[in-house]
Amino acid sequence: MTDLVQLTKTDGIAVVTINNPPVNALSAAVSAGIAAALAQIEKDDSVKGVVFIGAGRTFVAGADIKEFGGLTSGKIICRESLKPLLMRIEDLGRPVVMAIHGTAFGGGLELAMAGHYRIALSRAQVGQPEVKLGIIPGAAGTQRLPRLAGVAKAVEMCAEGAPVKAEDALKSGILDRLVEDDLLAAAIAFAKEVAAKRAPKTRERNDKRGTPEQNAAILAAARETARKKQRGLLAPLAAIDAVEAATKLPFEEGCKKEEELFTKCLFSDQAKSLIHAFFGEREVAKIPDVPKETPILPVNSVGVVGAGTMGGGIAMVFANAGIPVLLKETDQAALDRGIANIRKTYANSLKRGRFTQQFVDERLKLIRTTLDYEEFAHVDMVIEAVFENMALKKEVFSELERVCKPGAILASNTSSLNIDEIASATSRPLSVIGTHFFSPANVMRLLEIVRGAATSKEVIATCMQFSKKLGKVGVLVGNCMGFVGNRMFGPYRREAQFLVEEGASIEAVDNALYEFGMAMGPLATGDLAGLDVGWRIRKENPHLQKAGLRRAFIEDRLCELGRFGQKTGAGWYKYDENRKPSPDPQLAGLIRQWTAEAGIPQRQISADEIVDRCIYTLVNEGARLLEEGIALRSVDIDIIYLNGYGFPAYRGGPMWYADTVGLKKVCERIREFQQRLGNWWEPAPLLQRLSEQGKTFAEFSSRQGAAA
Ligand code: 3H9
Repeated sequence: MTDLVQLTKTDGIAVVTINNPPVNALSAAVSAGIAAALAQIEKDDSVKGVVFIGAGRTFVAGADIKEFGGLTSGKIICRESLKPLLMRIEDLGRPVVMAIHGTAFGGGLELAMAGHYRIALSRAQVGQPEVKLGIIPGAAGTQRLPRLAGVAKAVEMCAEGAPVKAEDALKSGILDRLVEDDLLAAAIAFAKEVAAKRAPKTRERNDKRGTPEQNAAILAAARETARKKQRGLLAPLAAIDAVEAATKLPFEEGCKKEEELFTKCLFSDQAKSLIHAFFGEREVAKIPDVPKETPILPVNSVGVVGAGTMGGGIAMVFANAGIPVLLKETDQAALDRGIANIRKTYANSLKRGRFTQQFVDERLKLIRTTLDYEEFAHVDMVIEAVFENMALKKEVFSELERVCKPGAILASNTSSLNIDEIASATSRPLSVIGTHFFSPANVMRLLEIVRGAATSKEVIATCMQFSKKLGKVGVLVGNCMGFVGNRMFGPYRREAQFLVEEGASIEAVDNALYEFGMAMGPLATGDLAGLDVGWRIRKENPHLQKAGLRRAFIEDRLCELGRFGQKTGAGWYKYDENRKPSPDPQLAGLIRQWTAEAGIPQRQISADEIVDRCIYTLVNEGARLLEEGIALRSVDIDIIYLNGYGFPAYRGGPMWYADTVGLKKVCERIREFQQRLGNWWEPAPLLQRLSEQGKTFAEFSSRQGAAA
């Protein structure tokens, strides 16, 4: 027996406790511990039943994902397969009750299904989330789940990877019993109750495997959904193939098919990228100079200045997390408009079944309104979400300075402006921070947290911590124009414009990046966000334009024509009343006229060039941000792009993608662009250095981390 797995016995019931904090991952050592416990139980005739339970906060949350890297890199030559171990549990000859609390995910649910009965706390969840890591269940999950829950439920769970609440799992037959408390006692009682019964083996059940006709329809629909909703991902289709095998083949043969598909997925670049994203999301929460023990400030009430799209969205984010919000505007009409928009958004969520009426009513009650700054005197935090204008923001902050209590966090939702200059309007820069939410704030997961020169560690730690509570991924960035996300997005979108200026059609540019996997093309994204925002910033800050470098001009012309994007019914595309885009042939003609006047030679541009120019310009700017320390690590940039800019998760983010292409190759291509197109393509010094040294951004970041 190891420390990771303990075996005890009460009243003829053996209790196997898995104790591998923090989430009881099923590592090779845990498997060995289970095997040792089984060996003892197998030779002990006094054991009449067995209970498996997890110590700490959860049952088993899956196989140990950290071991996958060792497997694919060849560092771990062989890992004992879990399947025979699970067969041993199923064949134990005594009923095995799996006692589930927290999450039984992936290998955890596979372990649970090898037991003969499953009892769970009503707050527990089960799931096969492997597809989110680019793999499929690999310990017979695709074979046992359809036998236990039916083909439709199994396909849904294995291909989509969403967690299933205990109550739903009970209805679909995955769980046998729910309890509110005292799980271990209930599981032991359950084991005694069934001790004399013949233990039902999941792998021998056939009653839910469906008919060929039913299954064909279920599988075809699932494949269609996967192609649409998980565009470009290989694992969901592989998971469906594996479940299909369960409907057609005997258990052992189905397992072989699953193994073949699992291995193919595990060794794919997609899995490596998605696993990078999984650990990256957790890594960004760790700030080298802000230790875990840093005191957290209470945030029990929040004020929001500005009830526009962003302010209203932010108010909903806090209300959804149960935190009361005070929403301020300058006049009643603006406040009424803001509240009407919030109500409309909640009504839509209600219609789509995302929230219940009770939830919406409770959230709306949490949002109060005011026209008066004085009411902010008692809130713990204020988020300013007014128009992107420095003078206006400073005005707001001087009011906050006047009314807010000492220690209140003063945050700005600015998407690009200097946070230190904003802080200079107060005498408490320690309390000032940027919290850059992405639009729509109640939907987008990214929260860029901008550290000013004086921002206190307590304020940073508090914002990082509540980002998780708000259901966001908080990424800490340094202060510069546009921070990380928008500073990279500027050159990316500018390059897309240059491509159009040089002869590519608007649709060709957007399609090439959509096919690469971006959620939307760069020009369509501009239309969605509003072209006027950048136009106004460019007009207000002509000094930011570097002398002698080429300047994109089409978006300025579009704005001069009043084509601000979706909100005005036209931008790069035309939009109908439902905001459905269509190409505008008139605009295509205008663009050719403008480029002829500007003397820009026109040519055919391949999809490869479009992708390389747009993506490598992201990478090049990312390298600068990394070297300047604005981004802490390359993975921080990746997480920002995956969660805020629609970068395909299966490519791991722009910096990871560049590492996988090879920095030497990326740098050579950038040099080629520099020679052919101009000096805005000068490779970033860090990129040049790493490419010469044969290193990656990830290696550079881990060296930096070690030095810190
Ligand atoms: C699988 O099972 C394949 C099988 O079919 C069998 C194949 C043969 N492994 O998320 P948190 C770490 S694939 C290793 O912050 P929460 C995590 O990195 C797996 N480590 O906590 C973090 O470390 P750190 C299928 C893991 O309470 C710490 O635990 N299962 C694993 O917000 C805390 O994590 C999944 O995909 C793991 N499996 O959420 C489930 N899981 O503190 C993945 C977590 O150093 N896990 N860690 O940063 C989750 O979804 C969430 O972690 C969970 C807890 C909901 C469980």
